[in-house]
Amino acid sequence: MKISSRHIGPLHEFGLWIAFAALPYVAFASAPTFAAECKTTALAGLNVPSMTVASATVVPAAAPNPEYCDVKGSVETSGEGAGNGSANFEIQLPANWNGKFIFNGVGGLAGTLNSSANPADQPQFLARGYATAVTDTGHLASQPTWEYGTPGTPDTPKIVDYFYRAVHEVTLAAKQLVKSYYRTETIRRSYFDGCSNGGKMGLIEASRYPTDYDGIISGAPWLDPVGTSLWSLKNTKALIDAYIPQDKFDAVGAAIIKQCDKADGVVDGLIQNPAKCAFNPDALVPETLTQKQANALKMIMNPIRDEHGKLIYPGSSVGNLGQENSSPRGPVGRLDTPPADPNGADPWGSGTVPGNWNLANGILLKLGYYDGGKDLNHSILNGDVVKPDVLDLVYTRLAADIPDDPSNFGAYFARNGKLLIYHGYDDLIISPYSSVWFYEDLAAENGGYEKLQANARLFMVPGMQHCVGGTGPNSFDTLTALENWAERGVAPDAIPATHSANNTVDRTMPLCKFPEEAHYKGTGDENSVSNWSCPAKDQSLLAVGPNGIQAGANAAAPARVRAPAKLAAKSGN
Ligand SMILES: [Ca+2]
Repeated sequence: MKISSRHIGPLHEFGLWIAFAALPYVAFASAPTFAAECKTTALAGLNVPSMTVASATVVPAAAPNPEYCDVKGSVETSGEGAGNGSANFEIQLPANWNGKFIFNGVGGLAGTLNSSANPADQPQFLARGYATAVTDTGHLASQPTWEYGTPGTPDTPKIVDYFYRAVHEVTLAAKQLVKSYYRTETIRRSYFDGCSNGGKMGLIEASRYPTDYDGIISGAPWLDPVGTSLWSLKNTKALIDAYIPQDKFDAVGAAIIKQCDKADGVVDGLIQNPAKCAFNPDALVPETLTQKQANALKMIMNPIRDEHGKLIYPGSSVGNLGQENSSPRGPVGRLDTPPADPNGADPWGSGTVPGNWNLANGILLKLGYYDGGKDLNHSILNGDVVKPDVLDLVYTRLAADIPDDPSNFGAYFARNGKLLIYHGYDDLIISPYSSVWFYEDLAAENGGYEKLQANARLFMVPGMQHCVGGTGPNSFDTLTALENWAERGVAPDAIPATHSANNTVDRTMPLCKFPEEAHYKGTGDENSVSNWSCPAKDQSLLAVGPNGIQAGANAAAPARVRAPAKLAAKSGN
């Protein structure tokens, strides 16, 4: 796993590491006597079932990290009705082992060993003495069509490994290696930390294998990859139909801030609850936008619906509309120029393809149809309505990749597993309202918000983009919050978050547990956490205005058709 850079989804971001360079070096007592030397043959000799050790390398201590043994290899995966597969892993065994284990999620469609754990957490893993692990989930991202052999014929072992099998089986093997290496029968705590696809991995672990982990940090979870892909395809198609250049997006963003910023009680450039906004793109016609461009923005706000008008996936938050094009992480990222052939099956010609077009291709075509050559531009959507035959096929084939069924977390909660979820309100890749839907349904399933908060807490982050970045306070330590919760019984009510520019913190603010909204106290520096609070039992984030209603942010369960309900209806249950 590279810990000097991170890859979340198809795009990279490097910035936040500098903030952690000053962490103090921790001196450790003399290293314990290990059962094995950090050598390939010695670790292979521990005979962990299904594991092949390819290399073992001693990495010298380098502040803040201790010396550790870096182990690479593979685990043979099997069962679950699919043929055998093989998943690569990297495991790090520090000299100062703290008795605990943490697994790194991986972003995008996986296929690498690059961690998508919260970047504020990652530098603490080895420094605090955690044994760590990561897996590529059984395929290489460099293989462009790992999902199938010939078009239409799935590579079932690789798909099952990607959906859920590899993480579980690498978890079991890695834990066994840790126990054998440190000559112990028990691991004191096991945690999972991942964002985006990595957030999804953590939730699938909790729902399918509730005894694997004691605590899970799930950032911007890819709760419904099918719905997300339909939504981002819709957004991208809206802008194919009515291209909006960057200067117009800048004007849209300014208009949104002007309309929405003050609704939370303080004009500070941040929108605490974008669902409460009442931004109407028509107000910018004709001075800034053509009517066609305004219609495209309204289409981006819309949820995905089925042919009966029921909601499949929520729409976009208005905060991000002004950034649609400027962020390289966005659904239409780098749509710098109008598409060469808007009506073609391949609108981009030889130009750069927007990131979320590629994600939609990967999910809907490669994992849905097992055929990346299908016409994504015309075969999936009519506006914001998904074609019924498509809906049926992709949800059936991807059901095992969708962890958003709130009824599947009971066993994890019953053994007192903790779930810490965060999601940026300016997420351009996964709708923030999808996490709101999920958490509301979890609360309904588990006795309401107060009761649910014993095991699961959601922290919505104003102005934060996908997993990192954005204008809001987007750097926060969820590892310490989870440790305090799982090990000391101190649940996180408010997590302090920072925003930095040019490597300098310029703003701090608490993130409140949903549905509480952070409130400015009315006096003092609004950029200081000390002048904000998370009022107990506040439910301000449940409030919606016209934009939240338009996006379906507040849609009650009967108005929605979600994957579990759809599949249950299909099977006659
Ligand atoms: Ca504000």
